Amino acid sequence: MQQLLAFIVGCLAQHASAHGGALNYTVGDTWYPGYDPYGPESQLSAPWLVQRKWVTVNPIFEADNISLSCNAPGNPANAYIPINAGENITAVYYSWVHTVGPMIAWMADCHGNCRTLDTAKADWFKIGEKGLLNGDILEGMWFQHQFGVWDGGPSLWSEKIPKSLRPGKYLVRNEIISLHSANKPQWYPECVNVEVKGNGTRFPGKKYMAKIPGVWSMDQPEINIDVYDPAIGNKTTYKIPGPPVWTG
Ligand SMILES: *[C@@H]1O[C@H](CO)[C@@H](O)[C@H](O)[C@H]1NC(C)=O
Ligand SMILES: *[C@@H]1O[C@H](CO)[C@@H](O)[C@H](O)[C@H]1NC(C)=O
Ligand SMILES: *[C@@H]1O[C@H](CO)[C@@H](O)[C@H](O)[C@H]1NC(C)=O
Ligand SMILES: *[C@@H]1O[C@H](CO)[C@@H](O)[C@H](O)[C@H]1NC(C)=O
Ligand SMILES: *[C@@H]1O[C@H](CO)[C@@H](O)[C@H](O)[C@H]1NC(C)=O
Ligand SMILES: [Cu+2]
Repeated sequence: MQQLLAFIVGCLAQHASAHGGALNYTVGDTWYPGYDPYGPESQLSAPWLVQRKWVTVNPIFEADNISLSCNAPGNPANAYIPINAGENITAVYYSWVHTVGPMIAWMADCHGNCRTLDTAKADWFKIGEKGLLNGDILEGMWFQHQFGVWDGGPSLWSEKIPKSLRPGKYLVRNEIISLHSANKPQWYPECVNVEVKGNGTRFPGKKYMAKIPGVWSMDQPEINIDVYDPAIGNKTTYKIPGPPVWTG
């Protein structure tokens, strides 16, 4: 394990240590490898692959980029992470370095098959989000800062699959929005297939739904933001935009 981690960290450092993404997932004690953006193309057809294809740890810069839903190029994966409603899914990043901005976990119903879901047209709902924990926007503690592990170890982000969610195949989309560049937001999204089990019967209504792209825009002051402007950076609240979180 130590060796494996060292290997992964080494690989990432070679490419772009200032960026990143969700490389693996865990449910309980089980690890699921993601698509390695710098690994061989043959991963895409692997029967074990659970994550949609992404080829760079660099961010997306445009709120209306068609790849905002599941990163670029976003090709579908074959396998599903089995998970019970009410359990946590943990996205694993390595050495996350950015400190300012919200992190949001979304789901979309695949209607039986996540390979055929058009992620840019899907109905996405939030299952969890993490923002400013305390202090002010510029210098306070964001979850994005706290979650970053600076010693090269994995950074872990867990969100719960709502207990009452009806079973089925879904995408889970982990999105980090980094706001450290004035008026130049950065998006880091990755999507993973999950098969939700359990006895749930519920599904969120319209007011929880959003299109991606569509939900973010440079007209939103929380997105098109200059955190170095004292009038903004000194605020002690940051409202994560978009629809409310559905907790089931
Ligand atoms: C984590 O993800 C990387 C990149 O996809 C992969 O090479 C590695 O095997 C994964 N590690 C574990 C423990 O799943
Ligand atoms: C969308 O983002 C991808 C990945 O960063 C990039 O390659 C592409 O050029 C962007 N598309 C547009 C229209 O900006
Ligand atoms: C599951 O995720 C939630 C949301 O982040 C968190 O509050 C909780 O501590 C997690 N539980 C476990 C057992 O990790
Ligand atoms: C679903 O309900 C059955 C029967 O009540 C129970 O045995 C099972 O543990 C439940 N499954 C989950 C995931 O809660
Ligand atoms: C904002 O905070 C900085 C220190 O963090 C302080 O120097 C400045 O005067 C404050 N500005 C306003 C408008 O409160
Ligand atoms: Cu970066």
